[in-house]
Amino acid sequence: MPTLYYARGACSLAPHIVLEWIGAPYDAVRVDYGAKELLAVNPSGAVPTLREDDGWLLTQAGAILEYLAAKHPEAGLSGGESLRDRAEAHRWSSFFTSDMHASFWPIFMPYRYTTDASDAAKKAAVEAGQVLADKQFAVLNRHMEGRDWVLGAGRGQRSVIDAYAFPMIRWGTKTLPGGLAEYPNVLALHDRIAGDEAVQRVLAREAAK
Ligand SMILES: N[C@@H](CCC(=O)N[C@@H](CS)C(=O)NCC(=O)O)C(=O)O
Repeated sequence: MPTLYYARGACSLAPHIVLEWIGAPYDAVRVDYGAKELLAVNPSGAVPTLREDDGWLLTQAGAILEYLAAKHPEAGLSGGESLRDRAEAHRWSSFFTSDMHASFWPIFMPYRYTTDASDAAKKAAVEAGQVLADKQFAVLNRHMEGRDWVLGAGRGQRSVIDAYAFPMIRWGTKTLPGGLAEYPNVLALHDRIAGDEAVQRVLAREAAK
């Protein structure tokens, strides 16, 4: 049975949701950043990390999501198997890893983005991150016009990439000065995912003491 190491509300929420969607047995272990338990499985000290029973460890959210979708084809979460389906899945996985997620780092950890310890410098780093995150939500909002899900033809089909979008949309509503009011298609995606019972179960587990 796989074990997911996660932190409350972090990007690890994505594979946590996917494991619940798949419905096969798994363990979810909450960890604190910097904790020995986390460093033992991921020397970067980051979540998510997935551990299989034989001790094999997989890090990087995008890789974990792709692995879970391929391991459980019966769950239908890959976004499709054609050459272009796979290319689109990689495209959006890279978008969330490299463009969207990265824009939040200065918002959450501004001290990593300046050697100036003043509050003003940290505020400037946060604001730069907010501008970048806004740009990414505008890209996502345009893509979601006339679609229900990030991947797939027509109105699309639910996939691991929707789960990947979810924690970042939640961060956007909480940390951007205008929230996501300017991005109605993104908010609709949020509500579509949040309305799912499996997602509610995961949110309740992550919020529990
Ligand atoms: N590239 C990694 C980044 C993972 C990452 O930065 N996760 C955050 C939580 S959303 C984290 O663990 N931060 C702790 C830290 O950077 O010290 C991935 O996509 O999995």
